[in-house]
Amino acid sequence: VSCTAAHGDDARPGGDRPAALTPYERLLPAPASARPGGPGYPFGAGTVIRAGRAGGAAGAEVRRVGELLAGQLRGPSGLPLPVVDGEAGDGVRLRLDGRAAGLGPEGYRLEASASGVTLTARTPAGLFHAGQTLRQLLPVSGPGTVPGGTVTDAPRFAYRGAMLDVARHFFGIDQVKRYVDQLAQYKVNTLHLHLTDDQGWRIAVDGWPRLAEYGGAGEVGGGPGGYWTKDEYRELVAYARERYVEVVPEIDMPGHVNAAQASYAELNCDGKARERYTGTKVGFSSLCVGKERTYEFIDDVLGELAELTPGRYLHIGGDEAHSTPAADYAAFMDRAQQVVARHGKTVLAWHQLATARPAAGAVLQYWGHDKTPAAEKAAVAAAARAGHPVILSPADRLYLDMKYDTATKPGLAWAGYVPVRRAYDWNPGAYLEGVAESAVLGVEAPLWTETISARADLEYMAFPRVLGLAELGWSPAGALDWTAYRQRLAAQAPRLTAQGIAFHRAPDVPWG
Ligand code: TNX
Repeated sequence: VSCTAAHGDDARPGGDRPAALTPYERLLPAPASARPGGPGYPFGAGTVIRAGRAGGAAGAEVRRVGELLAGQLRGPSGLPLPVVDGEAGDGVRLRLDGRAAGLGPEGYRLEASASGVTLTARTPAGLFHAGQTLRQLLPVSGPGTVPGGTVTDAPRFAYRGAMLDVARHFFGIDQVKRYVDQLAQYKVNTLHLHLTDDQGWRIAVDGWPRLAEYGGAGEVGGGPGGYWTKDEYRELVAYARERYVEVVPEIDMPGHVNAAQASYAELNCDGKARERYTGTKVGFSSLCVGKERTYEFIDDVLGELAELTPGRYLHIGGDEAHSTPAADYAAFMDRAQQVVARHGKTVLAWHQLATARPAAGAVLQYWGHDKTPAAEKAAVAAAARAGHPVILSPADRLYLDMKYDTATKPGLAWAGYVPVRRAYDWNPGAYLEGVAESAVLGVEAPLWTETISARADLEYMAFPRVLGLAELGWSPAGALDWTAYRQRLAAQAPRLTAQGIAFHRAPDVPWG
């Protein structure tokens, strides 16, 4: 594959201005290959979306992808864009092609010519991603012409995630759905939900109702908190799924459990309920490793969550268990991993699991940084060599709660400041010594919310850095280039603005 989109832009006179980029050069994440050429297709009053000719369930899903795309294009273009069956005729054509094997499970081809735009993929997910590319080839507002050309595209990494901590501060599902839409348009395909922590328990559990009702009624700073009913959670998961975003729910254990220990006295070794906690310290709580009731508890909780979650993973945390002795930690994590397996899911955990006994197939999420001790990194590398896939979330690169610089009001700085360039300018395939690219499942940008409660702050911290995450996860290594990226990022500004996202106008980006 060649990449005409991402190379050589810096040599062009005036190349620092986003307006100098052509639509194919502006695509973000940069596609594996983009070749402009030939006449384009003008969107007009007569433009229709043709949902292909696949029958049965696949056909229905393609139709749904077509409807979703039409919905996304109608607002900006002001056109009616009806969705019709079949693929013969002018317009936007969605075509499922099982033989397009080279495109993989998420790849696609987009071909624009005078008669229309054809989107081809092996899967509906690929068609969805193709549609997101098409959105970027049209003007931010008003009808326009999709320039002639071909994009052939597929992701570098299978896992491209964002995490939201709804435990430190509570967010309603409407806010999270909005984040899903914002992420999915840049081909992020995983939403990790940090559902529980010392300050709050955010998901209803039938067998243990006080977790949400009592343990959810609070948050950092003393606000009211809240929790999601099972129906709300199901609705959110379905919403994400329709956009090909897989939800990974996290129940953090054996530490970060004060909200549970405040809700049920029996979860404490001393049998006494804890006070609810509204501060921001970490590492002070632990489940009672020696008590059988603890394992009934995690079996009930993870069982109900597994049943609610169509995705492959259950995240069991495992970080900062500073109040759990090492031997207890390892014993606890052994059992917790067995519970996940028994409920038919794959274990995902923070990389501290590497210091215990990760079960076969367990995935580790690395959240270290430049100053993480070499021995800790080596344990992760050893686990990777033993076959454990690794998700990279370096705190000093991808933590969206780190301040951009000294002037940033929300956020923390324990891992240092993370300007836009630092978040983007590194190679996940060669980041951790001893972890080969083949062991890297992907990348994820966590957003911890000790200091974040308002939607505006959430979006200010995530944008524009999360677009860098999207490109690191999707684009081929050869397309990663800060000089070209900062221009493409600047070109996204009008789209973000049109979507009401109050992004940080970082000084290292030529916003124009
Ligand atoms: C570390 S990252 C944590 C969280 C905090 C975060 C703040 C991780 C697995 N644990 O408990 O919220 O830092 O940046």
